[in-house]
Amino acid sequence: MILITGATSGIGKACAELLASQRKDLFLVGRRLDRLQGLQKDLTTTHKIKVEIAPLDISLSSAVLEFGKKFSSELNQVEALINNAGLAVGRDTIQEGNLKDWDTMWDVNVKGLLYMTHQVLPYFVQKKSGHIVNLGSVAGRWIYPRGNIYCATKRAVSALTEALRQDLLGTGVRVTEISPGMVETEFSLVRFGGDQERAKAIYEGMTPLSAKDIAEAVVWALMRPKHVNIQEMIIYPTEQASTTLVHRRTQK
Ligand code: NDP
Ligand code: 8X3
Repeated sequence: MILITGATSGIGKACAELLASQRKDLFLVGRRLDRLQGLQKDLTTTHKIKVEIAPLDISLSSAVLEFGKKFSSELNQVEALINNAGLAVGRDTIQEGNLKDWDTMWDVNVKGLLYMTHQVLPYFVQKKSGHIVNLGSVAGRWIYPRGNIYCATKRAVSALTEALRQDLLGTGVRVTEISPGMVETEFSLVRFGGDQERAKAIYEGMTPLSAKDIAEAVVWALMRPKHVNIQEMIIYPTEQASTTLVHRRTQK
């Protein structure tokens, strides 16, 4: 069984769909229960697999602890955790930044990822196998103007991925970071508070990555033999050369 956070949208949902098509049982979490239920229905009907769901805000340590207790027998069956849930809120300078937005990004992208990891690791270590896949970002490697806090959280994801590999050395547990560039999902819509025009403009005149492109990389890393650990994959759209250089066909 594979546990995916943020399975209600974008990359997490695409991972769920791809893994389901390969007949993998799934455990899907996210905050939007209606979407989890819809996905559970679709995937079980189409692929005849087992799909557990749990509405969960991963940023709340007490909720994650409760989740861990309630689903201990399911967590014992988890062979991989895809730490995908994450978000950017706003695109302001630090001097203009909003403290609540900063807290949200740290709480979900870093603390939530740690809380979830902490729930599955005892089972992984005991079984001497398991795989943690963290969704980092090129934003964690190459900081861009007004990316500040989001970039810092993704750099923290990168540091924690490395820390996990060191602490887990010898346990048989694998740890991978997938670092995409621009992927068209609900990411920009969330970042700009639901402003459709502003979100659409991010991908104007260029072909971004799709959620499925990233899901394919995640699943490829998961399916390597047990002695192979893919440490990091950096994936850009062909029309993006860096976090600040994008070729737009509409530009003269
Ligand atoms: P989406 O906005 O489409 O999906 C984000 C997912 O995270 C949703 O399923 C959402 O579910 C979940 N989520 C957000 N907050 C919480 C929370 N507190 N508790 C549980 N789940 C939560 O974006 P993407 O698919 O693009 O993003 C997935 C990951 O990929 C993120 O970590 C993002 O930083 C990373 N990434 C994205 C890139 C892009 O360009 N799109 C590029 C590089 C990395 P719900 O709202 O139901 O809780
Ligand atoms: C998301 C990609 O470039 O918007 O991590 O930060 S970017």
